[in-house]
Amino acid sequence: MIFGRSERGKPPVEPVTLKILVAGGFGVGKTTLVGAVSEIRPLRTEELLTEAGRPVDDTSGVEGKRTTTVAMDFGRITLREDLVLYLFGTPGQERFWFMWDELSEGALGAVVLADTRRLQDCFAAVDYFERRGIPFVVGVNCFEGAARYPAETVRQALDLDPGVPLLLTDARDRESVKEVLIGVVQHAMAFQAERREAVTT
Ligand SMILES: Nc1nc2c(ncn2[C@@H]2O[C@H](COP(=O)(O)OP(=O)(O)OP(=O)(O)O)[C@@H](O)[C@H]2O)c(=O)[nH]1
Ligand SMILES: [Mg+2]
Repeated sequence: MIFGRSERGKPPVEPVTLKILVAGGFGVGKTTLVGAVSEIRPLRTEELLTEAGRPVDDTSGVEGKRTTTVAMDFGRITLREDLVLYLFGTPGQERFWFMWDELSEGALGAVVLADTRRLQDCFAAVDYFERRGIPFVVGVNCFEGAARYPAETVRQALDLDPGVPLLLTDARDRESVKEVLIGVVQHAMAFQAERREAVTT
């Protein structure tokens, strides 16, 4: 017997799909984060780090890193039956930043990943989203061996607006990353509702 939609009583739900960017400096764990939560095999555009790139590709803290993203990462996660996120990981190295404008087209919001050992590397991403009015949350990727700072200290160092959520995470851990993604969706929704209100009043 075929169980069609009439037998089940409920028509299938057409999910809302949202585009979220995962940005931040070189080697903060963007590709790792997309890979940790994606329910499809993530699309990656990794190239080997080379000897020639050594002077510009600073791998301090991530010495095991052998490859780097040259275009983007792409993954998908179903947060709820009716809510699907498409994740676009950006390349971290400055020489590939021309990709960001294209990738941010139509994005609801962004996660800026930060590594407390190289916090300055994510300043540019924070500026980028602030300047374009794209709502973002900061995810502090807690690498082992990196000093743990209270959220408030990191906030001050990044000079974040009080409204920008800051969450501690582990880019390798699915549940932890999911929390960050839920955080960005909630923040972006609230941000847009506020903006609509400002326009209508
Ligand atoms: N210990 C630890 N290692 C991590 C974590 N996240 C990522 N890594 C490692 O750090 C390195 C960098 O991770 P990637 O995911 O390639 O970083 P990325 O931000 O995509 O790097 P680019 O695309 O080159 O800018 C890899 O060797 C990961 O295995 C983490 O939370 N803890
Ligand atoms: Mg990457």
